[in-house]
Amino acid sequence: MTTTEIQNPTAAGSGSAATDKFKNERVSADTSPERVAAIAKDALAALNQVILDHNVTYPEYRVLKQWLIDVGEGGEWPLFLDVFIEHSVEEVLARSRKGTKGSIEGPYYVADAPELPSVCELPMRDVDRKETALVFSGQVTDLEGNGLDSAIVELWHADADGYYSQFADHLPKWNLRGKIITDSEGRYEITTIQPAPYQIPTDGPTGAFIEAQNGHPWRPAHLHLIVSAAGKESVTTQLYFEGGEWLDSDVATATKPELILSPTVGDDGKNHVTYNFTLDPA
Ligand code: MBD
Ligand code: FE
Repeated sequence: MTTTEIQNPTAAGSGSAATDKFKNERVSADTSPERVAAIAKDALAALNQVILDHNVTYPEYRVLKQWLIDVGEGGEWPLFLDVFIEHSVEEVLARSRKGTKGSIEGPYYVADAPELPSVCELPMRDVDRKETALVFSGQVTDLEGNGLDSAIVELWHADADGYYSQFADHLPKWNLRGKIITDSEGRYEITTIQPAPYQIPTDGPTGAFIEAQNGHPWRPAHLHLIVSAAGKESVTTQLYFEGGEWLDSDVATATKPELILSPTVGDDGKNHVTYNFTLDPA
């Protein structure tokens, strides 16, 4: 399926759309054969040990084989890997950082969103505007607290129904996505809407994997961000909401206590919250 075909927030829509997007990126890693051998050896040893420890049977082995085929054919590898594996890769990256805590990117980032000024509203439909508004303001600084001129806050999130633009056919291309350029002191004030909890598509192989162990497919409501500035390490992160459902049982294991917002209702009836980002030197 290509990104011009019909997509919807089912597994067949959003899952395979994420695969199409990923396939358009060129990826490479500077990994020596020795390092590949060491990682591959440990990965296979770990999996083989699980089979021995749990007395895995031939029927179970065949079901695994079928399921792996289904994940690929259903285009759900980006979804599955980002939900169940990416958090450990992020944990490794976090070891070398002092600034704002990171979190996983997930499968629904799209580069080159429209640039917006430091005080702005994310692109949204009239129906989105009926949701509770969220005024998100703050400052991007270095580790010493100096504001960073023209820092970039890329923000994307799901709408109130849990759909991401470009992964659900009914939404305008850049709905609830923007690349905000801060002022000379690194400040921004972005108006958007409160996102809702997000349900992993239940109708595909990732949903089957969760269902087969009586798990739940939910992520707490979240904002996705990539914050960057000249000469600084960019940080990919997510922000959550105090008291929100699924905060303590995120299926993607991607929450951190430092990443929880506590908005307050203003006289204007909108939710207001300030969150500042600090970036490590590049
Ligand atoms: C999401 O919205 C998300 O953030 C992740 C990590 C996985 C699936 C959907
Ligand atoms: Fe998300």
